Amino acid sequence: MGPSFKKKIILFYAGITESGFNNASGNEGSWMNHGLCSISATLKSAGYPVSLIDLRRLKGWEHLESVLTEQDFDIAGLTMMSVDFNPVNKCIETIKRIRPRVKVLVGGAHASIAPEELAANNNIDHVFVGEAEVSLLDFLRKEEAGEQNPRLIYGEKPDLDRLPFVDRGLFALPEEPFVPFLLRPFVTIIAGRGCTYNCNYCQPAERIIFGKNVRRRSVDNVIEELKALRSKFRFNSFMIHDDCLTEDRKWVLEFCDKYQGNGFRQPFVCQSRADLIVKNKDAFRRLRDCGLILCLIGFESGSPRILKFLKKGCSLEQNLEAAEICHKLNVKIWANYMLGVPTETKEEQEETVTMIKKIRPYHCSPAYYTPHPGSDLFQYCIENNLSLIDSHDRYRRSSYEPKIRGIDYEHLKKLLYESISVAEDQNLSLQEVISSPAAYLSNYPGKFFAKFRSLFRKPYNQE
Ligand code: B12
Repeated sequence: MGPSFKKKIILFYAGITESGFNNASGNEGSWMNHGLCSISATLKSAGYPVSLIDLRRLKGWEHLESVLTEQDFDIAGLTMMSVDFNPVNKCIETIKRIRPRVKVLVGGAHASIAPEELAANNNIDHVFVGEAEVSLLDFLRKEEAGEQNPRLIYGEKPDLDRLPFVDRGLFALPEEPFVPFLLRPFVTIIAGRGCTYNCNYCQPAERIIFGKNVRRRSVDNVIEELKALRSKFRFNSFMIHDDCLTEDRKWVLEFCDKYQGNGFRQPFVCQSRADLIVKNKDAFRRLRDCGLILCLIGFESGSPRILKFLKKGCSLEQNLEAAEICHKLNVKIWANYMLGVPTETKEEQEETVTMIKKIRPYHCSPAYYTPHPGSDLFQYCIENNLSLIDSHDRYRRSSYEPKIRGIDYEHLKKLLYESISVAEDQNLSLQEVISSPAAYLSNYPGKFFAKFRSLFRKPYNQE
């Protein structure tokens, strides 16, 4: 069957709970969605015509209606994290109203974690659980042959090295760096899928989406993609999104050799864990030598009991030692941590502030603990009637409203402000201008205008 008989597919990005419409700034407004870009690459390499409607680039729901009126297509594919539930559903309702014959497919984290919740919506024709590169092609073949597809479709794990590189043309605008010392052009990549750790504020979500083990692309495959990105975008910095890139020491060392061996000098950002930084100091140093400039670390708590309660697998001592290692190596620290964990006492909350003061991060990224669907701790909160979250829109760790019954949020607010006041980026802008004027000039105006614009932007549900 020639490409002309292939179904016409439009992918939709409707993750606008935070960014709202009409926003191309920061990570929420500008970063591409790798899941959709991977699906797009797979579909295009099988000859399907694919395009994207990114709600962040539209003016509002009426604008979506007029865009849909102009388009002719057979299949709509939407991705959904738990927090995206409402805008994605509103997008689906709009699609079905204007294009009733279009088949609506939904995938992503929330679709994998809560498929029944989505299947209850009659506007959704098929729910994809897990990775979908393989299952989506099977689905389309069956559709074209006039065969029935089940409502819930369970994915297969693809061989990551055999997938085409993600389709970066899908999201038209460039990705924006999120700290002023990362130079544009900035890109994001993913070197592997899954997470072997068992933190109860996240798992089993990642196991449900990606399976028990981490699958990492070969170093050669990642380097090939970086070479393609170098010739296409001449990128000057990048971020590796993997949940825990540094877990496989051998992989990291091979990556460093080949990164430098292929003439790359661009600084980059990754995420890691305190225990791994301490255990694999040598590999971490090699990453620094190659360009690691900022590391996102989930320190989570300064209380040994809470760290155990969270099944984090890192000790307070490791948190502090990892921070020291970063300081010695001059790798900036982006500290993720949470306050208001169920069962946490005020003393334990204060221990977290004390830890953050000792860590002296470049940036503090605190959260009021937010129960996330798909995690064991979410289940615990439901069973113990602790969750105050009454809408999917509030599954955001970055929104500062009460999340857990019985927590004194007035007290937490004080602790939160006390903790972030030690962050370098709260105190350092002049030094930053002096040490890195080009980066500052290229990034600061963007940040400034984004902040300014956000004061006037309506949230999506008020459009
Ligand atoms: C990069 C990332 C981000 C970026 C997102 C950039 C963007 N524009 O999408 C940023 C930093 C902005 C971000 C923010 C948040 N994130 Co985030 N993020 C990730 C991360 C690390 C990688 C995502 C990714 O690309 N994965 C790789 C791709 C290939 O996998 P995938 O997206 O799941 O796609 C596959 C399948 O799901 C499926 N699929 C996906 N979409 C579709 C669509 C169709 C039609 C089909 C058929 C199939 C399909 O096929 C894909 C290919 O196999 C994941 C963790 C992880 N490892 O996945 C967390 C993760 C998705 N994020 C999470 C969370 C909680 C958040 C926040 C809510 C955090 C917060 N601030 O409170 C926000 C919400 C943002 C929003 N939508 O408003 C959770 C989601 C849990 C949940 N229950 O929904 C995750 C799983 C992390 C975790 N383990 O807790 N995030």
